[in-house]
Amino acid sequence: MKHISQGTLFDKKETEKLKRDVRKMMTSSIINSLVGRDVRKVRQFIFKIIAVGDGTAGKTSIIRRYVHEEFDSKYIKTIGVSHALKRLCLNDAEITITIWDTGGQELFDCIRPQYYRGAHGVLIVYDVTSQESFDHLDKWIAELDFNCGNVPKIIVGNKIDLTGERVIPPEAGEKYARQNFVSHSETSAKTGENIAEVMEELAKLIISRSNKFRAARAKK
Ligand code: G3D
Ligand code: MG
Repeated sequence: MKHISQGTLFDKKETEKLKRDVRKMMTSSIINSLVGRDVRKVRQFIFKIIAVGDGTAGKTSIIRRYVHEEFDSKYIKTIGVSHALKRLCLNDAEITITIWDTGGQELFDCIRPQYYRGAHGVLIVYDVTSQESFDHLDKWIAELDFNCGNVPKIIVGNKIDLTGERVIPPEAGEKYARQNFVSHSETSAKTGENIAEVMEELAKLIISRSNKFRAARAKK
């Protein structure tokens, strides 16, 4: 258990565990990638992805659905950040995604900046049945720009399985995202609809950003 007064979201033990997990996963992923493949063409990436948005928009559920392929409506909220790892293969790239969950700490303005630190990609989640969560997107984007600069991001309208309760139509989400030059998708953590697709799209955005960055650096 981490204490907010310590001023850090990631205690030493958790950071060490993450490093061990990533090393283990990278080792097995390297071995797997060598089988029948030209190793010179395999590129390895490690991304940190975070999810922001109003409490109860479904951030934890999206992460759990993606990583564990499960949805638990009785999930007990914990105080503290937890991380999860997932491996993804995209063309010539092997990606280890570390996904960080706030464990409900999105409520505490003062500690969120530490959660943002080092993020390569962000899911900005709202709930399609909640006008308020949609109205707060401005605030989340502003905070994100301040803490992470122009990081790859996707606006995600979650809970589309609740068709009768929907108050934000897909077109409104699309329009808002277009106006803010951000991609937009809709998901259901409950049914799993579109979850893997959104994560893959975000990974592609991050890789494309990193390719552009490398090309620009090579030109200098
Ligand atoms: P948060 O991490 O953004 O705070 P949670 O949100 O993932 O904790 O989800 C908040 C509540 O919404 C949970 O309900 C969860 O089961 C529900 N939820 C999340 N995603 C979906 C979805 O796609 N569809 C539906 N129908 N419900 C969803 P409880 O009742 O446990 O608080
Ligand atoms: Mg949560």
